[in-house]
Amino acid sequence: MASGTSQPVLVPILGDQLTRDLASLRGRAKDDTVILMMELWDEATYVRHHKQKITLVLSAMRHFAQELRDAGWTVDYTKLTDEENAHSFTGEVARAIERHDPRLIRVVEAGEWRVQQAIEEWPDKFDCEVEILSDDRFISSIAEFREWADGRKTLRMENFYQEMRKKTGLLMEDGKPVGGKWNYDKDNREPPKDGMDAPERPKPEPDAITREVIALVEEKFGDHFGDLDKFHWPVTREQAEDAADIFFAERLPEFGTYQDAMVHGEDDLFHSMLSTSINLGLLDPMELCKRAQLAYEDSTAPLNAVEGFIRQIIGWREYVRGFYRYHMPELESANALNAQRALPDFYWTGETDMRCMADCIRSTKQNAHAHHIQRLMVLGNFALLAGIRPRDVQDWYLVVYADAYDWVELPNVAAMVLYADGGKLASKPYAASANYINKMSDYCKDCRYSASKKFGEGACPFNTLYWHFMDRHRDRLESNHRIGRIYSNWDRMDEDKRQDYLDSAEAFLDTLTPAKKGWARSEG
Ligand code: FAD
Ligand code: DLZ
Repeated sequence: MASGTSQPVLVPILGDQLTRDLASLRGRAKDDTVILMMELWDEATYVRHHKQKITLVLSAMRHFAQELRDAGWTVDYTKLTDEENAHSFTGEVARAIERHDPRLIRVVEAGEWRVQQAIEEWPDKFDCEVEILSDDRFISSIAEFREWADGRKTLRMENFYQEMRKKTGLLMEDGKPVGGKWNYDKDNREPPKDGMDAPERPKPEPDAITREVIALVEEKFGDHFGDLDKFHWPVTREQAEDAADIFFAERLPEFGTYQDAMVHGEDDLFHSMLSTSINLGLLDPMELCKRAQLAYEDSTAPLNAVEGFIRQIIGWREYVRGFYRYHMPELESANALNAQRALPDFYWTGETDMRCMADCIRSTKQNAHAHHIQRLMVLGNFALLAGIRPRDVQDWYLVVYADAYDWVELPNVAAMVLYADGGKLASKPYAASANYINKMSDYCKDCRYSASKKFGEGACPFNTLYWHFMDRHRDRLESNHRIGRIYSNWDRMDEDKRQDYLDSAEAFLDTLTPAKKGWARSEG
């Protein structure tokens, strides 16, 4: 109990709100506040998260509770293993109300829709006053996004991004974009050079708190997907800042140029690897963008890298969060392309002869991470072309990545990868044949399949599935001006050739073994 008052303010802090600058703490008197942090079975098990993700969140929560206590705050912390654990946020807050008799609950809105729905019931459920604050770690509030989106025919990231540049002033000069262009995406598509590798990022070794959590996770969630022996994610602000320092010093300059490149066995390349820390609250997105801008002003990084990095954060990250809240709950069940095939088993085992898929799944299993273009143009592209059920794909992505939360995973998967929203986010499906993967990676050169072979034995499945996808969605896609001309190429092929493509694709799809139930969600 906080000293100095009989009825304190109760401040619940969720597992991805780990910053002392959180809106609910700002301006609060320490002796009038009880902070509540809750390790919860429901959060650890609503999907069967990668073991590294559970370790990351619980370890970061425990470190943050320690940081708060060291700074003089009163923290009421329930552990997963406490005998009495109410399992859910609402249940645990109810128990905390009995312990502390607060006059007010002050909470920052949740990122995930399902948790936010639960929080919005608190004012009716509990006797004390409840204040739900906007999460101002995001640059655009939910209300601002709604205002921007309402009445627009299309919600394109590019338009939103320009608004964010104007709002933040990042890379702006006299109201105009620095360098004269808003977007340097065209300079961010270099294929990898032969033998390219990138400087190592810092890999903090687990301390006593993390080791205790690792043991807990092995004991309670040992059968979840993923390896735990290489756990190196930052779990404190200090570690996250070290990771950011090294990124800005060593990898940002090449980040833009090789943003879309893929190299077998090179898991990080020039990516920042900061998403887990940003999403948890260990790093502030706006501060990172300001540091990137400084790197451009100091001439330590070129404009295509700095603009590219800033676009990912104030553009894509902010946009998908707004898009998610704008389109929930429909987004969760959207299936505009009526994809009905079960997720293939190899997404969990990694056992496939497609070298690109196998490498991306290996990295996912080992690191709870794959970089953007691997998620989009390899793992996602395959799911799109093969017509995998959105629900299966969404669950897979939510389980396997250490940075995955519904608010960021779902729009990326349902809308960007699977076109399940029917084109609200993307102007066309991100569908590509082996040609793209061959150009942007070294995956194809030692693959059992041939990227240049179009169909028949040994042809890369991405080639045959590509045309299978285009053919089966012709009615919907032909009128799309960004994709329609592809059908003239298809129509120019003679009928036998078209049939060969389709037969090869069918034959490949017949070989896929559906994933066993229970990988992503517990049965029963
Ligand atoms: P960098 O390449 O260094 O990019 C810098 C930062 O930009 C990232 O840390 C991230 O905060 C932000 N960012 C970049 N792209 C996106 C994007 N499309 N949406 C939101 N933020 C973005 N990101 C998540 O944080 N959680 C997810 O669950 C997630 N799921 C994804 C699923 C799919 C199918 C796809 C295509 C992308 C997904 N992303 C997700 C976005 C992106 O892949 C990751 O943010 C990125 O790979 C994280 O690695 P990094 O920190 O090295 O990123
Ligand atoms: C992901 C996660 C996990 C595994 N465990 C917890 C937990 O025990 N307690 C907690 O507060 N948060 C956890 N989280 C993160 C939550 O899922 C996250 O805070 C919500 O998704 C926010 O919407």
